[in-house]
Amino acid sequence: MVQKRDVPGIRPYDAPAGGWGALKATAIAIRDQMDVLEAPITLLHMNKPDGFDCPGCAWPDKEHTSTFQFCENGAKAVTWEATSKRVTPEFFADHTVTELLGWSDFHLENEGRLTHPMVYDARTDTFQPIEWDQAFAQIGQTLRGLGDPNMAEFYTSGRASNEAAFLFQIFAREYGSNNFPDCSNMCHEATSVGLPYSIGIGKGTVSLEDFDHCELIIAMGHNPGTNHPRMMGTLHEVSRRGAPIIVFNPLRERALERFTDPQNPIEMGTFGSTPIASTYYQLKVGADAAVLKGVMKALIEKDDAAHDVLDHAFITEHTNGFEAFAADLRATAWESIEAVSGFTRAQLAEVAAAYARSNATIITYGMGITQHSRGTANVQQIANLLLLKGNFGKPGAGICPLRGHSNVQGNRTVGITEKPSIPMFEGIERTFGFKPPRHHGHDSVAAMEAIADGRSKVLICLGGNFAVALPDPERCEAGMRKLELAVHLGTKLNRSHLLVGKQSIILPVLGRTERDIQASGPQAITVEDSMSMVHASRGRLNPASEQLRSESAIVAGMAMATLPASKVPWAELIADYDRIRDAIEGVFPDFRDYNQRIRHPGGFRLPLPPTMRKWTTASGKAEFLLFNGLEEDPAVTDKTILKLTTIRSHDQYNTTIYGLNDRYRGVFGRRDVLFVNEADLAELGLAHGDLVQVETALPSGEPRRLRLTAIAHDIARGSIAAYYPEANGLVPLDYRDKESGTPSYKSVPVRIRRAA
Ligand SMILES: Nc1nc2c(c(=O)[nH]1)N[C@H]1C(S)=C(S)[C@@H](COP(=O)(O)OP(=O)(O)OC[C@H]3O[C@@H](n4cnc5c(=O)[nH]c(N)nc54)[C@H](O)[C@@H]3O)O[C@H]1N2
Ligand SMILES: Nc1nc2c(c(=O)[nH]1)N[C@H]1C(S)=C(S)[C@@H](COP(=O)(O)OP(=O)(O)OC[C@H]3O[C@@H](n4cnc5c(=O)[nH]c(N)nc54)[C@H](O)[C@@H]3O)O[C@H]1N2
Ligand SMILES: [Mo]
Repeated sequence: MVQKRDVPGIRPYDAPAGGWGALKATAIAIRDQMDVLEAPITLLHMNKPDGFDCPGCAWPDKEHTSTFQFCENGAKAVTWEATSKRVTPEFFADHTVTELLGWSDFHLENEGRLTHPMVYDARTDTFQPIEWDQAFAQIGQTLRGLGDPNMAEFYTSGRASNEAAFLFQIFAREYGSNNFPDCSNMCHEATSVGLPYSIGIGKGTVSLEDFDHCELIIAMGHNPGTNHPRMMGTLHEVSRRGAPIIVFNPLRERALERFTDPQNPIEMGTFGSTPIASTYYQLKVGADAAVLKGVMKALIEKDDAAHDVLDHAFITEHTNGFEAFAADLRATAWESIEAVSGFTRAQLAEVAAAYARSNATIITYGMGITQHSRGTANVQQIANLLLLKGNFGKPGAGICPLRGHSNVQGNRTVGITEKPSIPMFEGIERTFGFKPPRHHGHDSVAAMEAIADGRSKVLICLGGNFAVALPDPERCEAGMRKLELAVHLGTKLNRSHLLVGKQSIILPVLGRTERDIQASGPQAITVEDSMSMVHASRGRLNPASEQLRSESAIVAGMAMATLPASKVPWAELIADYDRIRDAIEGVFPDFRDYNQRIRHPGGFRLPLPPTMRKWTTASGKAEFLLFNGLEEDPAVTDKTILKLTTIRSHDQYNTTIYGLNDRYRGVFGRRDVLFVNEADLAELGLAHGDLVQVETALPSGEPRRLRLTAIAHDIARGSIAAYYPEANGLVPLDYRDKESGTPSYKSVPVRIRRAA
């Protein structure tokens, strides 16, 4: 191999994922953020029956009753929220908004927790303290003065509780809007939109227990060592009992190669580790559909010969569309599949053979599948593969989308959607006595387009960092500047808060870890994990400031100030959250006996019809759905074009940057890098460490460029990767999956050249 030059901050990481490195990183997170005496007690109450739900990821816990489950990135999420640092009115008095906009995302959030409601003062270019009632009055007045309720947007980021999210949608709908952009629109919308056509519901079908019985896992497009760290315990167990785990990922992610379980004293004591992937396929970015079609074609061919590969009884009894689907695969040439997927027929047949051997298969997937211009169709190909062998409604089998935010799935279940259903309308009318608007509203991209075009004038954000999470920061910033009113409910200061319009208000909220006391006493909130388990979460820490209010109370405050004749008993609901849950149950019958059932440790599971082989599709059967062709973007044929994917580092939570390291990928103290295959570098006449210009190569639109340092990395040829959100300027706002509206953050055609 050619001797690589030294590039600052880039050095190979040879150790397994997890292990002592993870323990050390946890200790540092605690030291940097928290009062060291409070930290151990806080972390001990994480994911315990009487404790709080980890705000990190949505992976479930065994019955939510397990002993202390160690997880580095969960600890980072908790210590980041439970930090002893504060952003006070004095801080805002000392720094103009213009100055703060020059700070990095890391520095903004690292200042600590917001302590006081603040309002923007244009004269001094600073945020000034405001009393809660005044803030609510100002919001109410602006909303009432808006000519048309459809000119207001109500954004939800998936950390909000079921209670807060439910009240938020009731508030907006009584006000008259169905505009519900939410983080799910940038995340698993392809799952929410695609799976109902396939299997009747837009959620995963497996439970944790299924992982004890599966005979094969196929893991596509997710990075659990960083983003779903508690899943590593599960994968570790599956691997140790000898079930194969086949991985499809363009990057060699260390945690998918080998992992040391910090809970395992022997592995820790002996510096041992367990291999995770049995086979690791480094596919090209965007080649998932071609791979899946190749594997399914191999299965059909095998079955055509022997008739003993597929589950014909299941296909006949439970599915529709098999013949057309099989015909499409038979008609697709192997040469095309090989060319687009990058794998040989023999390689894909090997995966098919492993799948054919397994009596119970789980397919897990993440953003590597959904954030593509054909993300919805990608998800449906995964469902097709599972249907071929009846991998629904039997132990150890099913589909497992790895959800994002810890309660993004719950937010959806309690009605955060811009395309509301008739039963929900009826439920709202039955429960509250008002008729919600029936037309469809805006999702995330549509909301920002409306804001940027001046059609929408008010944006209320229940958490999140909307303008930074979306593609095209320039367009988002210009849009935010045009707003009549922006309201942000948040725990920490971020860039979206600083993109001030005419009026901007920041409202500080209680976090998950903090005690929430209302008129009837201490309150619990509820959340739903990736596997449809709903359970209670109770914070224990003293609030970061006496001024903080719960998200639910703030939503109620805004609603009362906006809708003086509201039919909703806001004050009563806030006095006792059991009443909010009764109302949720009133609107959504699946939550029957909600308050009783969350009082059991571990909570309860929402109904999942496919687990009983019941299909709530239009036809009453599961559907085989076609993916036309093989490529996600057949228009891109130029061979000099590379596919850029945007990914999370190990030290970040979405737009929240905890630190500048990405340990497992060997990047330390910087984020301005572009991961490139060594052979591609050579072919482009570039060297490891060269400064390059990345330019979006889509036929239309204005030029989009970004300078990064190219580094040689173990990534599939033709594919390159950069960090989110730094690379969001390379993604046009309208480059998205047509069916789900999800931005194609994971497949941007680009060209790169040495920067001048
Ligand atoms: N610590 C931490 N936890 C998190 C988050 C966080 O930022 N930090 N974010 C939360 C949220 S909101 C979400 S949605 C999840 C995200 O969890 P993931 O889905 O794991 O997130 P990403 O980092 O976006 O990366 C996805 C993986 O897909 C791979 N990939 C990229 N392009 C392709 C492709 O075309 N095909 C395939 N097969 N793979 C591809 C990348 O190499 C990467 O390994 O995690 C949640 N949990
Ligand atoms: N290029 C690219 N862009 C992406 C992605 C990608 O993979 N690539 N991923 C997309 C995905 S999957 C997602 S989910 C979105 C994320 O989009 P968002 O959910 O909007 O972003 P976050 O960074 O999670 O939001 C962080 C902010 O949330 C606030 N916050 C934290 N905890 C709480 C809380 O308990 N309550 C309240 N009210 N506020 C809180 C804090 O103020 C913090 O600054 O980004 C999307 N954007
Ligand atoms: Mo997400």
